[in-house]
Amino acid sequence: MAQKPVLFSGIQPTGNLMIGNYIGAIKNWVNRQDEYHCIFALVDLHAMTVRQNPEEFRSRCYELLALYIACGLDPNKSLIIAQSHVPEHTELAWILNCFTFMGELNRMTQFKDKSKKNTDNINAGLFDYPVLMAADILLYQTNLVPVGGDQKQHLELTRDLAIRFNNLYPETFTVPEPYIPEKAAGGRIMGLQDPTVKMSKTDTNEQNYVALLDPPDVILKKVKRAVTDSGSDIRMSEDKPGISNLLTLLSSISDQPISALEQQYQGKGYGQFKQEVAEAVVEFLNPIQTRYQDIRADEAKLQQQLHEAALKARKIAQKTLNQVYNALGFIPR
Ligand code: AQP
Repeated sequence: MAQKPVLFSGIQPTGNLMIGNYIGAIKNWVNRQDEYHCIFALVDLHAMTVRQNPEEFRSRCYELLALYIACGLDPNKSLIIAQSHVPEHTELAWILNCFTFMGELNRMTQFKDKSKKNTDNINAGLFDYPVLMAADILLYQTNLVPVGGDQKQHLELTRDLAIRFNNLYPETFTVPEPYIPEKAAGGRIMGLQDPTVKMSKTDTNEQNYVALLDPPDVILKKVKRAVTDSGSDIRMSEDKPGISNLLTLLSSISDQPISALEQQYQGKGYGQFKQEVAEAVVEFLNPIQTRYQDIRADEAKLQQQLHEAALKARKIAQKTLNQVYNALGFIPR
């Protein structure tokens, strides 16, 4: 029987998981669970690049895990793991570090952006983040990585590292393909208050994003206050970043093409449009929020699921790591 291709992706347990993370990433994970052998990680080690309050951090990890499942990731079909439960991630990261050039990491725009945001803690982990991400992906001989547009550069580095290693030690790694939706299809959802920057779950201005767990009244307020553009037409256009962003959002959650929405809202005002987008978001998130409450209430079950998934993931990870160590000439363990 032909083996299914492998899909890997992950999210950091930082901030409040928001609608951009769902549309740019999770949505494209959920619908591939039958077609692919999927591994979804809670990339908790990545979160250490910024100081975390331990109690809040643990709670956020459970929250993200429960949200993964509430959004439709199925622990019976896919491996849902905590990155820290599979130590092979950091082992492979060390080896890949020794194949990565400083100049490559210096070019990473996320490092530059995050360094500006964390001027008092520009640590080596922040710099090295893309190498750990490459290890996450290559460890499972991943074929497909569905992520948002902000991860494109990291994915390119991952591919370069796999190719570089394979050139020296043939056929060690599968070279992964990214799956990044076009911007108009949700690959880059923009901030509600500033539609020129990406929506981000750690934004200090909570008005800029809709969290998956925001209560309905908060969602209604946030979307109704979203910054719009001059003029009054509701159409996709470079000079209308606010309206274009809301159209993208509505199209992604309702699965209606943008052109149909433009037609539907012809001659209607921004006020009515924003009200209807807000209501659609509330309606869309309602079942996710209901499922979430039940799932989050049972921490013991969540922990057990993580434990079982880690055992299975480690088997795959160890196989790759052994191959790498063997190629490099280490004494077998
Ligand atoms: N605005 C976005 N539009 C579409 N996709 C997005 N993603 C992130 N923002 C958007 C995708 O979501 C996945 C998780 O990304 P992350 O863990 O890096 O989260 P983040 O929201 O990008 O987080 P921040 O605010 O930069 O803070 P940190 O990094 O501290 O959590 C990825 O697939 C990403 O592409």
